[in-house]
Amino acid sequence: MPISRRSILGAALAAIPVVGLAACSSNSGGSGSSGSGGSGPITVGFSQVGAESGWRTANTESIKASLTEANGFKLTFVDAQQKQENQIKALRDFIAQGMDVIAFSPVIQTGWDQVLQEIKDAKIPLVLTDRAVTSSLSDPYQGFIGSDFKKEGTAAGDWVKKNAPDAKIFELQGTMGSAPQVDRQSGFEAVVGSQVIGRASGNFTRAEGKTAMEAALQSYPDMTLLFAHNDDMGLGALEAITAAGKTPGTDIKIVTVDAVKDGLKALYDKKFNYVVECNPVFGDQLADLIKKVHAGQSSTTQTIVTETTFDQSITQATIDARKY
Ligand code: GYE
Repeated sequence: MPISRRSILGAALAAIPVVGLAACSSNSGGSGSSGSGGSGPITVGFSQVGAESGWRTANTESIKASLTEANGFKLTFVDAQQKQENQIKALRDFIAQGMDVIAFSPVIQTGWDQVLQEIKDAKIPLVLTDRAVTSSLSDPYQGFIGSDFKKEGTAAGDWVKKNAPDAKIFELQGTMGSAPQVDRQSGFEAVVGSQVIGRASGNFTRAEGKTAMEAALQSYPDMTLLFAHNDDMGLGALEAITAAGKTPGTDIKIVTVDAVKDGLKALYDKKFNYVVECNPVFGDQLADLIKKVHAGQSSTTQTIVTETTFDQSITQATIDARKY
């Protein structure tokens, strides 16, 4: 059985009050062909998941703002439109172009071993961002930056347990097989799993969240609480709930993850009840990690972000301070 690196790290860090980490195994790669050892910019190929959510847009902006020429990088950024085959193609292009470092946020956890082996064979250091992979390779990548999604799911479950102990829960899942879907679901399930009456995926988008919720309102008319794996799906669902003549926030309570500005506004308006933060702004930490792996250094576990939670006591000032 392949081993989930995220699960191992998640377990190891469970007792530490931070959720971000950058983990690194021994650097097997060294530098790629172009630019290594010279004083030119570090060439980086980055394959992003897509542009499916407010979180993703903020993440892309953060990465592009940090991996600039002024900071010593030459970035080639490719959007995979939430398709694994597009990512695999982009990764192969990066190998062919002889990038110094490759980075990507894998849309789903499985199915990467072949292309990861090709990156290893090319001796190009690899950094994963945001989402982890399940791999049977030894040292499949040299660095990782991302959040503890299981902890986010647990935080959502803890709020429900305390504030809506009798809730009949419907769960809107993110992209099936993605690390945040798998881990948020399992963290939540461990706390209030017996109360979940139905699940469907909204693929992390507002439009698919709305469609899935329209169907769920028909199939599960007795639901009293929605757990959505991100704000965007929660916002789409909110439209479906209102259209069905129910009041979001009271008839159907809503708990989400991300804490983008639109989600926090819905919380302030008492349409959402609880939001668990997932921080997309890690471009600067990624720049540091890329420099390290490019230099052949192995990186140890480090904190990258502190995440929090929000309830309806949120203030306008907090929303105004949110940049994304
Ligand atoms: O929560 C969601 C996005 O992988 C953490 O992906 C990310 C998730 C985020 O589509 O909004």
